[in-house]
Amino acid sequence: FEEIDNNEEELEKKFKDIKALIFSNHHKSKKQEEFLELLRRKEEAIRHLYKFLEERKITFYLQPIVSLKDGTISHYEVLMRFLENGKVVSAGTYIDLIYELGLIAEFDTLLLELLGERIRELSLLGKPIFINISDEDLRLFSYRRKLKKLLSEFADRGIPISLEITEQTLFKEWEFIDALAHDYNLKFVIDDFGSGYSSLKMVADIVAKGLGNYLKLDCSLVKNYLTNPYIKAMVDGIVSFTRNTHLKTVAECVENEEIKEALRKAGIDYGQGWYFYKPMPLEEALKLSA
Ligand code: G
Ligand code: G
Ligand code: MN
Repeated sequence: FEEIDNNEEELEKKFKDIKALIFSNHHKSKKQEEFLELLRRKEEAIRHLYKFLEERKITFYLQPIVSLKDGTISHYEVLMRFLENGKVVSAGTYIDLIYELGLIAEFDTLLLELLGERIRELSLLGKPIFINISDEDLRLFSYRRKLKKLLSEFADRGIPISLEITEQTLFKEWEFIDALAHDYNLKFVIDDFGSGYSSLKMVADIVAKGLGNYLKLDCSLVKNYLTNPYIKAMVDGIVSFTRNTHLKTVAECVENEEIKEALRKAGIDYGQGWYFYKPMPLEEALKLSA
């Protein structure tokens, strides 16, 4: 025990030294300044996030997904946005921090509420809607409840919904997922395929269970398709795999005509990206479908 005590004392002393180093007001090195600045910025970002939640300062944009065969809009993806000092800020600005703080379920639940409030207009789009979901969402009871409510409302209006998933761990929630899929004719989009957690095994599992209907190729695959022969070979292989399943393919980050044509020839079904449309407010999306 004595040894442990000593260690603790030593640790305590070291910790004090480090604190003194970081927080001393004299002779701060450039590195210390940078570190403190980073902490300050993070603290500010966290404050913003809680404000967004408390004051419901979030909204959503829609990005059209287009058929590569004929260029018509086939679906819309819902993308979270934040309202910061009257400006609309991208999900990407805060999404990593939201996950880090364990707040994603709170944000996604709020987003479901907002979607519910605009369900009439969303159904006027007349197209299936893709909604991003994280495995943590399903652990929050209020998320599950709101999701069921929203799904049945969309079902009443004849609008199919698919959930975009990136994380394997979602599939710890098999029972709930199976029930949802059955009760609401819900399907799943494998998002960001080729990056992060979306593994080949996950794809095989989803296909085997008959739950997946779309596979979204990650930006990194699309952007390197024309220049990297190995990536091209992999993408072509994926397309050939999906032909033996019910999966349709969607390419993210289609940014120009050349890549669009190459992907179409490769047999990819749908495209999403700045070449077609940027994410836009619901009002604008409604004008497109008018
Ligand atoms: O729209 P933007 O490029 O800023 O999105 C950045 C990332 O945030 C994307 O990878 C997307 O998957 C994620 N994202 C966008 N909207 C949502 C959402 O409503 N819920 C969750 N969980 N993730 C989202
Ligand atoms: O959920 P997911 O990771 O698929 O989100 C896709 C994100 O990628 C969207 O939030 C959107 O803002 C962004 N995005 C959409 N189209 C393009 C594009 O053509 N190029 C790039 N770099 N990003 C895009
Ligand atoms: Mn997505």
